[in-house]
Order: sequence, then C-alpha cells, then structure tokens
Amino acid sequence: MITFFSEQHALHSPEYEFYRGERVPCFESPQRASFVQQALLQLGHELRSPNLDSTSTLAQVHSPRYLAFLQAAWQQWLAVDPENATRQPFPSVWPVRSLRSDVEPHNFTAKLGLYSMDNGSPIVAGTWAAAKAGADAAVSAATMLRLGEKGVFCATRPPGHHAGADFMGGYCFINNAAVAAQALLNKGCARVAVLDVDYHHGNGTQSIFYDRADVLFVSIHGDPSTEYPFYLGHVDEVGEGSGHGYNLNLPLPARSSLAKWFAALETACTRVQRHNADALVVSLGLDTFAGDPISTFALQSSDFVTLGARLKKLGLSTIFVLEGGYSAAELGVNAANVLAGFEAV
Ligand code: OKP
Ligand code: ZN
Repeated sequence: MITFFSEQHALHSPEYEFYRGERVPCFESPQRASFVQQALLQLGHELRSPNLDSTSTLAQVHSPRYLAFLQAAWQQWLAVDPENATRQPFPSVWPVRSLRSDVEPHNFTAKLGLYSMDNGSPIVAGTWAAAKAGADAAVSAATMLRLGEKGVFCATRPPGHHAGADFMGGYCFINNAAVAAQALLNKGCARVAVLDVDYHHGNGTQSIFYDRADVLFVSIHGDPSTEYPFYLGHVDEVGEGSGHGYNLNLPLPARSSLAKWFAALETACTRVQRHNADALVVSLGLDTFAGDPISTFALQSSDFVTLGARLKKLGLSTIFVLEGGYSAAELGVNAANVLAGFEAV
C-alpha cells in the first residue's frame, strides 16, 4: 500500500510529559514512527514523502489565529527568555467557563492556555514542521485516492484527532484526519465518513464536523466517564443543526472484551455503510492493543488483520491516518497487519 512518511516527524521530539504528577519520557515518541517505517519497508510497502502543500486545506479545518500561534509558538517562547531554548512550554492557565476566549492575549502563557485543552502536548522547536508534514501527507493521500488508489496510509506523527479547530491537546496539534476528509471533499467527494478506532475519543474531529452532514464521524473508544479525553465522546452526542444524526459515539467500558470491541465495529461499519460515502478516513489508533501502556482494550496483533479485512468489506476507498499506539515495539507489526488485512480481501 502506498504510504506517506516524512522524516520530518523526528523534529517533534519532546523530552518529557506529565503523568500521574511526575515528569516521564513522552509516550508519543519518534521511535513509534521508526518502528512503523521499518515494518512497512520490510514488507515491501512503498514509502513516499508527502508531495503536496496542505496550507489551504489547513485553513479550512483550523482557525487562522490558532495556526498563526502554532507556527510562531517556539519563537515566541524563546522571546520570553532565550534560556527557554532548553525548556518545554506547558500551559498552566485555561479560559474555562465564565472566562473569555474571544480576546487573544499578548502574554505567551495566556496564549498557550487559550490554544490548549490540556498540558499533554509539549511544543519543541520542530513541532510545527513535524505536524505540518503530517497534514501534507493527508492531502497527498487524498489526491492519490482520487487518482484511483483503493487504500493509502499516512504513517505520520504527532497524531491529530484530539486537536480541534483552535486547540491542541493529547499529543495532537493538527487534525490530520480532518485535513484528509476536507481534502477529499475539495477533490470532489460529496460525502466522506471518518471512522475513529483509537482507544481515545477523537474529540477534535467530532467537534470540527459536528454541524455538518457531509462528513459522518463514528468513533469506538473508552468510555469518557473514566477515560481521556473525559469531556466528549458520550452516546448522546449525535450532531447538531444539519449535522444532526451524523455523529455516532460508541463508548465501551474500560477493559472491554475483544467480542465487545468487534461488536461495536459492526455497528460502526453499518452506520458508515448507510452514509453512502465516496471515501473513508480511518483514524487508526493502535492503542487498542492489549499491550498498550496507557489503554485497556484487548486486541492482539492478529486482531488488527481482522480489523483491516472488515474495513475492506465496506468497499470504500480508504485513507488510514496513524493516531495513537504507545507500545512502540509492536506498533509496526500492528499497523502492517491492518494494511495486510485490507489488502488480502
Ligand atoms: C492520544 B491519542 C496528560 C497525559 C494524558 C492523554 C492521552 C492522549 C492519547 N499529561 N494523556 O488518542 O492516542
Ligand atoms: Zn489514543
């Protein structure tokens, strides 16, 4: 399968994040993409560099002021204090209910909080370049699909599905799946379906398309009552305005069985089929793997073959966009297994 992969991903390599009150090495590491790269090359997949510029599509998915901030964030951080070059910025204050988010503050910390949903997306000098390469991969994939490819994989990081129109969060900066979906619409698709199978609910993608009927969003994820991102992903979120009925959340309790997960996948596929989409975007989180260090579902490596085969049965041209998956050593095999299942039938 044609896979878009950019070495630029490695420019995003923060040293640490906060986990249970402690500074720990980032779960979302460059190693992840290296393992995927190695596994795909070994199996003879074709790795290509993204060849299109996503700038105009990005502006359809994210707000101008958020994109401007993201692009300039590292320079602004250095402007606060040159010694910040060896430090990671983390937000510490947020405009929650009753506070204003319409006025853009001048203070860097204030901006950082305004454009973040949590403290889980550390920025480094190369963050914008890495994230932008992911978006370039998404539009490149959309073009290949419209040229007749049945499946294209974006082996990109950092992930994207928690990033909303104007905020970062959960390791995500640019919503690559949303960029892929929007690029498909731009290229003539009338309807697109986004299926998010990451362990964590794709709050960013849901919110970007919540009031639209052209993009169906379906997600299988850990119940937000107990699992990140907590504040979105419940069953009663069905879309609004013309998007009413075009959002389907299938939350499962933490530690749900394999049978429960595949039953949810059937429900998801049934809804996707009914959308009569011209193309499918899969937010391919592989943190449903039993060995994932921060998630609790039970998929084994071989189950990812089954997933790929089931998605192929939908009969839709499909862009797979890598999201989570933190058992880095197994990430390559698990990703390759999805592609193998998709290409086998
Ligand atoms: C991203 B993806 C915050 C730690 C919280 C959130 C998990 C993000 C998962 N300091 N971690 O959906 O795989
Ligand atoms: Zn995840």
